[in-house]
Amino acid sequence: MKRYSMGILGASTVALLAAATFGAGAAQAHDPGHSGDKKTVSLSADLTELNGSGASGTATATVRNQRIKHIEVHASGLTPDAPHAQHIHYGEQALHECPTLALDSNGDGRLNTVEGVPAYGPVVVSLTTTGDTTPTSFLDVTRFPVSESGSYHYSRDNIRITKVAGTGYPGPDGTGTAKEIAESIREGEGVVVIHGVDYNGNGEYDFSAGASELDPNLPAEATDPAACGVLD
Ligand SMILES: [Cu+2]
Repeated sequence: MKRYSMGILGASTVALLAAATFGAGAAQAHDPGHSGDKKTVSLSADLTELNGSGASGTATATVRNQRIKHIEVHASGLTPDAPHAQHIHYGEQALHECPTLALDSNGDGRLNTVEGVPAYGPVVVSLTTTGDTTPTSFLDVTRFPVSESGSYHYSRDNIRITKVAGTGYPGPDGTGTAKEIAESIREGEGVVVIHGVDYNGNGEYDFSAGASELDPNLPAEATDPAACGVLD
């Protein structure tokens, strides 16, 4: 059986993958932060399982202007000792909800990441452990939490929300500005999604459930959503 080592996925591959999948630009444009909106909000999400993963958890975030001042994700019941990509998803045209199997458009009984987009939208923030937090890093599994015995406790400060293409706004490339996306997240429309489901329970991500719709070189087990919660 073909095995996939999460450690060998190169950053350049991931960047290309992200651009191809979500049309996400690097989105590092500086925002002076004088939007006139100094609102600080505290948000939380109850994370519940998708795809029968058995995972659950909580997320909390404090967001001020275009910056996530602090965010925590506490999750358990995940595939043990495996990396778990995690993001804030948001789309202006999305339902701002967690998906159900009603969105299983190919009828294979699994909800893959793309099938969930009408519910939660594309990636707008990659909740990485270090470095870049834009959608560009959305599958850079070397910088996502690894579940010890199925659990992890993640926290990070001062994540800048950026403009993101493909978020369903009118105008070129459907780009939402940092201000627009941050306002929507503050209004409770962001969705936290944790990925990675060991369907066959053999302790690693393999191709038993086929290849990922995001990249045929990745197993679906590595990218399918495992837990989800609306950050409101
Ligand atoms: Cu995600």
